[in-house]
Amino acid sequence: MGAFALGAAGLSHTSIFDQGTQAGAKRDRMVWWREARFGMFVHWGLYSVLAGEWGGRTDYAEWIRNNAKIPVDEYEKLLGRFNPTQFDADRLALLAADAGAKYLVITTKHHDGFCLFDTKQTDFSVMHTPYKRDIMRMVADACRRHGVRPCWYHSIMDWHHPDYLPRRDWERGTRPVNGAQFERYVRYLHSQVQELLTHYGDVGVLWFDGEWENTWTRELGLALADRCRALSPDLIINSRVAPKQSSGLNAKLARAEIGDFSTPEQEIPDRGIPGVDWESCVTMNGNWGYNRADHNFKSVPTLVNMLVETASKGGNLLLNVGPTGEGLVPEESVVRLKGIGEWMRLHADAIRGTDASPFENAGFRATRKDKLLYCFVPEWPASRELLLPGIRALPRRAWMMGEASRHPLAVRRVDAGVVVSLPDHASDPVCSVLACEFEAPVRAS
Ligand code: FHN
Repeated sequence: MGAFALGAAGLSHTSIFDQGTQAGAKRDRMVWWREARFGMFVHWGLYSVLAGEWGGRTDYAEWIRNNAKIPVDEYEKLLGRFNPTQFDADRLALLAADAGAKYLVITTKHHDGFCLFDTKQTDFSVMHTPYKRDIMRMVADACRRHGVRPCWYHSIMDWHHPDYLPRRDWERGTRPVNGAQFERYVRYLHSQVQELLTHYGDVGVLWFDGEWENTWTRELGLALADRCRALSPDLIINSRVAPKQSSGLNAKLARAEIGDFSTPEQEIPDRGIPGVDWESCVTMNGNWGYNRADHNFKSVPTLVNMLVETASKGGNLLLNVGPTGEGLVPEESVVRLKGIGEWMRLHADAIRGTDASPFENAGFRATRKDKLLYCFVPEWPASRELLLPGIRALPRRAWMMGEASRHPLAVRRVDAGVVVSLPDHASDPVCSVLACEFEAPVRAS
């Protein structure tokens, strides 16, 4: 497969990513995203009908067509089984909103090529199932009703479209490439992105994925990003719109040279990713798509502390749910989202719109917002004290978040910094948060 000539595909690429325009415009469009710090990921599609099961195995999920080597015509039969009559877009948006998530990223098309929206580009869509309803329309409207930004996940890689290359290794014999034109697939991809950005009102983020195969080039990524920017100037685009963008780090950790934020997956980088916006996407159990057998869910304290860790390092957390074939979010996920929401209702100020911790090695996580410093204390110290290392000025006030009285805590200066005397008992069973207000923005030396 030679290098793809944009001109040949009727796509001209004149990047609008010049430094001056980019820097100013990016700062403006990232404001709500940096403020949010927390989003909900939704992996849902035909694969959900199979619940991770095929041929006697139960350890599949959204990659089931590839990993179980299901022939495309066999997989297409799932169209007749997709009828999620229990799906309730308002309930999904409310799950996100009540958990404290400010944006929701849902799969419009995953690698299997099935489209959950009313696309005119293919019949391999929800409109050709018994359900026949435009899920993106329902989700966009519900998100806006509940104060959550609708955002789209869209896979560049497509195991269904005849023009997408490369084929899966195991199906080269049954799905020959003759006649396939990758340029025609790129036009298909652009056409669907245009539908997704013009038919559903303002979309917060286009979260591309499946960018790693050798047919998708940096040039194609730039052209796609430019097309998105032209269609929706305030749209935020992730770094996976283009293939590996930087030497050394893998694509997900790459500095977001193209696109607006980097996308570490199932990990929170040790020291964050200094100098760029980034978002860690993580599953609650071991799978993105629904797997009936996977009950290995992280606890609420673990999930809350992942949210705290990303914010303390200056990043966002995108926490995933995988609805069932019937359109229901698994109860284990619902319970955990409610638990996160209970914590966020008392402590959201310590997460929303904050910057990374001012401390190198304080022994606890922290965030800051102008003159406020938030220190996270998941384990209550026997000393009933917390040293704020390197802090020189005494805080004007110190209190435990979640306490209506905001009982002022004693503070004193020591050589190593400032010591805050804590109450006898933790203020929160999941993660207590100490708030300190200073006379000036927080710096630690
Ligand atoms: O292959 C996909 C995977 O199925 C899932 O969608 C994750 C979510 O970030 N992205 C890809 C793996 O990096």
